[in-house]
Amino acid sequence: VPRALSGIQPTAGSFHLGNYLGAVRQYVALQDTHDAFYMVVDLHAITVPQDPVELRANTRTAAAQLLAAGLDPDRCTLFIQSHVPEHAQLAWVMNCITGFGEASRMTQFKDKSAKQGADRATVGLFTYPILQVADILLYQADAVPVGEDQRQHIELTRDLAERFNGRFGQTFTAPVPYIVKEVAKIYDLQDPGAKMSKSAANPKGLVNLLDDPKVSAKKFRSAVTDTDTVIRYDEKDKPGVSNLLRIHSALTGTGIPELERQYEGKGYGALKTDLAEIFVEWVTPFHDRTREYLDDPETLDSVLAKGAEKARSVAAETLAAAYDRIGFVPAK
Ligand code: AQP
Repeated sequence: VPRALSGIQPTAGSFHLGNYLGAVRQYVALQDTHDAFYMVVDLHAITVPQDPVELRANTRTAAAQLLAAGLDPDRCTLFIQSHVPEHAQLAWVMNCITGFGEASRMTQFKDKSAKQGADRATVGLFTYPILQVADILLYQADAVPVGEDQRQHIELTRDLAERFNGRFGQTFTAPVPYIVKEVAKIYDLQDPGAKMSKSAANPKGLVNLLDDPKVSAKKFRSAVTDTDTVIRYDEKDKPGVSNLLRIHSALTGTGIPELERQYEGKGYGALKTDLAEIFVEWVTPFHDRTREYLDDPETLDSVLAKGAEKARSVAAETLAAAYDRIGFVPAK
């Protein structure tokens, strides 16, 4: 059975719709076809400042949302990254075979450090992609379900896996990104040229799954479209409408050509109002399920403990192999 691995950051109190459609939904689907490992990446989260109380709460909330979205602890391994120390250990090794220039070319670092100001960006933020490389290689993952913004990091993972294997002998599987084109990039509702992101300039463009559904419905109803009136999929000339059509299609399973037919002769208002309703109907049970997991911390913690144990057994084996190839003396 092929392996899948992915991680999501606990950097906000809620996942947003881009996280869900671009990544989490694929996590759920891959449970059926892959030996799947999913983690809440708290080590990644601290590459930018975090309040300790919030980080702890957000990490649990992230795990609860993953379960609410449909991850089944009997069919996948769900854990918290910091529970498996091998991530930090292999990351160090990978840091030591990564070129400084190579790491400097990562566009996410460039964007995020530019936003923060170069003096405030940490070395951790710079080496974030290399920690991600370690995350993936530890599990010998074949497929990594992610959104389009992560493609470059998966390419780096392949490069470093091949470099290590070439230098020290076959050790790691080189993974491929698992990116579903239709939902690879969900755009901001107010700025359809930008990816929906938790650091959105305008909060009205960002749909958080755990926000009050009424608030989210309003965001859909006031989404930016264009001055034309025709509902047609056209990424270039109608990015706002196309984004709404993609979201509609992803949530209802209706193909985009069929949606174009359904909305023929109707205005943007109809599309937005429908989408608001569809979203609320989908998200309401998601809230309830998330709340149930959060209200039962014993069950949640036991799922995460079991997940960490299973993850560690796989990760420890890979790390031992890597240490051995490098020439470290085995600890007795
Ligand atoms: N807009 C998006 N469309 C599709 N996929 C997306 N992802 C994120 N945004 C979109 C995917 O979600 C997964 C988890 O991402 P993450 O843990 O890196 O989350 P994040 O970085 O906190 O999400 P943001 O909002 O993108 O954060 P900032 O604002 O910090 O950049 C990944 O698979 C990602 O591709």
